Amino acid sequence: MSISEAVSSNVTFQNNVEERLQIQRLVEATRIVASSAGSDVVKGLTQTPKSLPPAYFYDDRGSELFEQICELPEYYLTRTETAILQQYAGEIAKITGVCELVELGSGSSTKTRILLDAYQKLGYPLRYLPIDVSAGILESSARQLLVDYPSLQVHALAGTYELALAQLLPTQLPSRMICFIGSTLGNLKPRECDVFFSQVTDALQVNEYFLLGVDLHKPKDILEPAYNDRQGVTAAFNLNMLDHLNRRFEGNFDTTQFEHKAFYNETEHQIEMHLRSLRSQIVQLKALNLTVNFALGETILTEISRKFDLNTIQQQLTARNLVPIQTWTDSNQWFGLLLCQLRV
Ligand code: AVJ
Repeated sequence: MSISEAVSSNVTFQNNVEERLQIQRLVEATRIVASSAGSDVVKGLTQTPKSLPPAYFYDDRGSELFEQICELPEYYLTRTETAILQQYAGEIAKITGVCELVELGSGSSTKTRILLDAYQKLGYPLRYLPIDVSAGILESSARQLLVDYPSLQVHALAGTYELALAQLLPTQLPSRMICFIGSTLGNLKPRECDVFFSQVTDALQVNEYFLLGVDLHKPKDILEPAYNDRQGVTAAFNLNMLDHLNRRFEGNFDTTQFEHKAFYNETEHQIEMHLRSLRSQIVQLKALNLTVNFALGETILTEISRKFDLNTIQQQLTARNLVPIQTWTDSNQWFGLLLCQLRV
C-alpha cells in the first residue's frame, strides 16, 4: 500500500467510526431530571441514618477507581464473572441468535467484549447500546470498541438505568438482550429490585433476553477483604463520592475528616459501605441549599452490595416473568450468570 493510500484509508476509517457512533445524553436532554438533580442527595443527607445513592460513585474519577478495584487481588468478582463469560459466551450467542446488546452500567465494557467476540464469531451483526452515568468512560470506551470491531454500531446512552430503559427505541435486530452483569443488582434493596425488574420487562418483547450476573453467598473472610483492600483503592473510591458531590453541587466536604468502613451484614447477606465522620462537623452543599450536621462517628451509608442465593433469585426472576433458561457458575459457586427470557 502506498503512503497516500494508507492515509486515505485511515481517513475513511476515522469517518466510519463517527458514522457508527451515536451518543445521547439523557441527563441533559431531559428537563424534569435536570430540575430534580440532587434531590436524592438532599433526601439521603437529611434522613437518619444518612445515606447516599451509589450511582454518585461513578463520576469519571470514580469510574477509573472502579476499574482499579476490578484488578485488585482481593476483588474476586470481576475475575470470576469474566471466566464464566469466557466459557459460556458462545453458548449464549447460540441461544439468543442475532440480537442487540443493551448494557446497564457498561463502564469500560471490558467484559462485554467477550460477548461481542462470540456474536462476531457466528458472523452476526453487532449492535451495542451501552448505558452509563459517567459520560467520560462511555464515550472513550465506545470509541475504542468501534476501532476494534469494524462492523459494530454503537448507540450510547448517558444517564440512569431508569431513564435509559424507558427511552429505548424498538430494536433494529431480530432480538434484544439487556445485560446487567457485575452484580450491580446487589446495590438495589429488595423493593427497588422489583421496580427494576418491571422496567426491564417493559423494555423487552416476549421471548427477548435478560442476562444477569450476581455475586453469591460466601464466607465473610472472603467477602470483607474484597471491600477492604490492602492498597486502599476501595477507600479512595468510597471517599471520592464526597469529592464528586463537592464538584457537582458546590460542596465543602473535607475528605480527610471521613473514613471508609465496609463490613458484611450476615443477617441481611450484604456488604455495607459507610463513610464515618471523624469529628463533629458541618458541611454545606451550596447548589442544593443544604447544610448538614455530622456528629462524631456518624455514618453515611453509601452502598449495599447484596449477595444472592441462586435458587432464590431464580424463583424471583420467574415470578417476574423473566424465566432463567440457563444458569452458569464457577467451580467455587462464588458467582452466578443467569440467561433469562421474557415469557408471558
Ligand atoms: C459494581 C456494585 C458490583 O458491589 O462489588 C466495588 C461496587 N463497591 N467495591 C460491588 C463496589 C466497592 C460493586 N458493584
